[in-house]
Amino acid sequence: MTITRFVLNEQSKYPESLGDFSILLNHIVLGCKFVCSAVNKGEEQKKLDVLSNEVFIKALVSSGRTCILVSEEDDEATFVEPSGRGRYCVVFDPLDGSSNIDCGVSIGTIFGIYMVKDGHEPTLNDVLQPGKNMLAAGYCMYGSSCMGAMMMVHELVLSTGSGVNGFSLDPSLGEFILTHPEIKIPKKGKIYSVNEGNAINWDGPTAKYVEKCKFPEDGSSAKSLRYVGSMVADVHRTLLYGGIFLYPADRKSPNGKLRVLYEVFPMSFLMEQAGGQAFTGKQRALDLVPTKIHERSPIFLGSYDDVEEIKALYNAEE
Ligand code: AHM
Ligand code: MG
Repeated sequence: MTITRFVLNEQSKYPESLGDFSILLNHIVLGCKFVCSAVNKGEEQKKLDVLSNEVFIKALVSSGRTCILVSEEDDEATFVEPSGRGRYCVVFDPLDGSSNIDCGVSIGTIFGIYMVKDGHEPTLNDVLQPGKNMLAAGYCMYGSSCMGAMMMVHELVLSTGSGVNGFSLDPSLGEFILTHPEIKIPKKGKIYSVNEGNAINWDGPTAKYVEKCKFPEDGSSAKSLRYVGSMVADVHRTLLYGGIFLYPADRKSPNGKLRVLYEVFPMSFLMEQAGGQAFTGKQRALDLVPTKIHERSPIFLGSYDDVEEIKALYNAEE
């Protein structure tokens, strides 16, 4: 099952659809393949960020199905020319974790898709919507290279709102093939993932939660710590193995580090679709209504039971 056929099948569930969504997704996949080939060729880090952004925007605009694009790389949103416009808005981080490139750690592209309401001129408000209004979200992870391109694995994880599916790029076909159908995150995990170097500045509930991961009070075993420092890699592991990924607020960064529209929302969407949860420290992450396109938010996401625990600690604070 290629991703193309998968998306067409999904689309056939909606008789009113005209194929626009499939065309858009095919262009997103094409964008990911371009980024992937640029990463393989090992361009310089700075150039790779810029290149990935350009390539991704071109792939989206040429689909003829987009109207507003928000990229981590661009201060302002891009409004597509009326003649080449469609109804979809795409928010994306073309190359997240790029500081990791030179040591071969996995990096990736993250994306989310909204639709503009009918019959009005698209405005920024069309993308300043809560994450629960996304129609689809996903990421493509570009695996680390082993002596050139021979050992690369590229995974594309996608949800169109009815579960999560994982595809792997088959280099001989140049196609993403369904390898992880209906991904479900374990209800409880054994791993926590956080930058503990920031612990000195954490708030009470985060500090207490991490303490409990290391010194459980209920007789359970301590959790293992795994932190790559590349969100796609850390979230991918969390999705497959279970556990919790945290990028909390701290005294220096009261809103955390990660961006709502193209980091927090797509990953939260995938987590919920896989049976997990995503929480900001105050509310369900997908209920957040962003007021700026590059807004940040603290985020705690992963296995249902693990997120439930941190929710209880934050709720007890109020
Ligand atoms: P970037 O968009 O500048 O690449 O930063 C985002 C990355 C995420 O991939 C990762 O989860 C996080 O930054 C790690 O941050 P830190 O180095 O503070 O732990
Ligand atoms: Mg980023």
